[in-house]
Amino acid sequence: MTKRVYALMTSIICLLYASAGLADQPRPWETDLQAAATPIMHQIRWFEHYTLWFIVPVTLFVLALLVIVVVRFRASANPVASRVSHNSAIEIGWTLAPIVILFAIALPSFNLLNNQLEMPKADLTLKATATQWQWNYEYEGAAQPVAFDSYLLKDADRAAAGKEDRSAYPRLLAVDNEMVVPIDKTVRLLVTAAPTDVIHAFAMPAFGIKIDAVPGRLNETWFKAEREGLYYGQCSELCGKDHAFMPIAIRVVPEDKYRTWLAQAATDLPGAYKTLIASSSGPPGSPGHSDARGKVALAATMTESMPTTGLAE
Ligand SMILES: [Cu+2]
Repeated sequence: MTKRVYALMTSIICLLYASAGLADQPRPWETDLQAAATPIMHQIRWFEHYTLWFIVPVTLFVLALLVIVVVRFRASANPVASRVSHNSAIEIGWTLAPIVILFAIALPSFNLLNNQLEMPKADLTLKATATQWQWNYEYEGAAQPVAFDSYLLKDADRAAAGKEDRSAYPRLLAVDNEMVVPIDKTVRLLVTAAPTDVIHAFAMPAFGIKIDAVPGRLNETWFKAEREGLYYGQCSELCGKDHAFMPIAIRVVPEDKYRTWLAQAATDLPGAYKTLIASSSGPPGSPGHSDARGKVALAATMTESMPTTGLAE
């Protein structure tokens, strides 16, 4: 019985997972997590499935006990109630079993937490600064300062930006300037909010990242993207009236294209995106016919009075 129910659940999960394909963005009627694109997200997915092996049997076991009590010990079938009030074996059992289960869940959970917090040696460092209501991305250690704002892509701007394909650039998730990172590189991500702003949160489901952006405080996390493509996330801390309109988009590209983009982005951001998209071989979510708009701002003016990180690449 337990096995059949679990098999059914697994097959439903597999079906939903398969239909999502290389989904790097939310889909209508999606009930599962997005497909993993970083080692941490793979671990999160593993841990999720692992905990199901406890949750499903425990839930079914409790349900079975309830059904037995309701049917066998109902007043009409069992008019004289048992007066037994104590059973040492059962009491020891129901104390020890949860302890064992909690340990079995806690140990891999601490392991996952440790892997999230213990940063491997970073290949590059990025700073994301949240403001009401956009993100600013700053590339630390670049030969020339590269920093720019990333705003929600408005429908009216789609044509000019060459982002009319709504499957690749979904409404309310697409942005004018994506964060661009190289594939298979460890990215150290510093997250904060502008000094006079409110708390935001940088969240990227496919990467397994969600971290608060707090004014005056520098939080850090990391990711190592395994697949090329466009990934979408959103600000995940209620931050004000336009909270729903400050999406996060990350474009994962091969390292050589990243380097070309970075070099050009310092002086000509729209041109850098144009070159990048034109050279893309067309993995899901990055059509090769696109253009991008944006504006370059010097790191100094964009992150005025932010704490300096002093980090080198
Ligand atoms: Cu926000």
